Amino acid sequence: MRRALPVAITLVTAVTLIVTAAACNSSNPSAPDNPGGGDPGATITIMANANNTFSPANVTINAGDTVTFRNNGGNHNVAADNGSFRCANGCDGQGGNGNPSTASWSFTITFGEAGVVTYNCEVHVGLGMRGTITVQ
Ligand SMILES: [Cu+2]
Repeated sequence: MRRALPVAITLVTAVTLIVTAAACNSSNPSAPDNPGGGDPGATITIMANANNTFSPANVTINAGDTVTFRNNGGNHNVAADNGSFRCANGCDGQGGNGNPSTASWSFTITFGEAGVVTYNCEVHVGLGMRGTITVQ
């Protein structure tokens, strides 16, 4: 019996450490270090502006989040450098028309996989009208 006591204390210590470690790990996914997202399935909006910029141009989101692009003035479209989408009044290949347009268009894309997608306005890319979506 006298030898059993130290073993029991050691076990309690080990369990306490494991519980503490688990608690720390479970809090990490909700840490407020993700300005672009937060809740899974969140939506953020990127405006194409009359001064030939996207705002915000560079965003960081979580996989599964949605980005809505809106034309806030000017002749613009949004084309992914990797060819994954080209949109304005809807998207090419999805029943829409990705040609640059002055209409007050908007369209929405859900980014399901982690990666980096750079995009531009084909009319104003030479003026630096481009941005980056980082999906984490
Ligand atoms: Cu443009």
